[in-house]
Amino acid sequence: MIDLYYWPTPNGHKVTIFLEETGTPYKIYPVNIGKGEQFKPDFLKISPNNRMPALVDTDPAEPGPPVNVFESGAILVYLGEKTGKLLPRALRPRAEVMQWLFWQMGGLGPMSGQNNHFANYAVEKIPYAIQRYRDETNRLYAVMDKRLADRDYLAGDYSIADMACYPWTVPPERYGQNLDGFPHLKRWWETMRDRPAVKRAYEIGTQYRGVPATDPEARKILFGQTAATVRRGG
Ligand SMILES: N[C@@H](CCC(=O)N[C@@H](CS)C(=O)NCC(=O)O)C(=O)O
Repeated sequence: MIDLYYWPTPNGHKVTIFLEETGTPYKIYPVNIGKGEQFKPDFLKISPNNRMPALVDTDPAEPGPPVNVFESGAILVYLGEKTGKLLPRALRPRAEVMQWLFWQMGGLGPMSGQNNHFANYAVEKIPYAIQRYRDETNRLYAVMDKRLADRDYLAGDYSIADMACYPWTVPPERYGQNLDGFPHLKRWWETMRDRPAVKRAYEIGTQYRGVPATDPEARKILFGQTAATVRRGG
């Protein structure tokens, strides 16, 4: 059984998409990040970065205690290896998946996150910051569009790379983008959206809606974290 520490954000959706696609049994432990539950001591033992998603595998493939994993990319790799699904074992296709997974973790995710922050959450609207991250997201969409011109999915076959990228494009308008300018990306995006497991993953997320990140109390918790926040545990 997988115990999934989760909240319905793009990084959270990555993992429920995987679990739904593969039929892996899991139980959700909600981490309401707008209320500060990411700072609960028991959660920090699993995820020392005070971020969700994280998981505990209570039935690991090797003997020994349960395995804790934080960071959505590491989680997708762990689950891919555990189930033998959506992460090929063969060297060449595996290298393709890993590149696009890390491209998401180091590029599309963080850049889209800053894009969303400055455009939609920051009280002070800083045109330079908004433009910088919108432009970079725009560039990254073109990279995906080119990549998808001659293959169905980012690494060829459907994989954890697609599950990592898709939630960070939902919806494109949130990130100031219009898919009409990216025909191959648009085809991929619609294919992802229409996959029954992806639909189920987003449907599951609707049960856990909390206050938006624009709520004054949530803002105090989510924004302005420093080393002092980590040292005192929230
Ligand atoms: N690199 C991490 C990022 C995770 C992350 O940023 N999670 C956010 C929600 S999407 C979170 O838990 N935020 C809580 C906070 O900011 O305190 C991953 O991919 O898992």
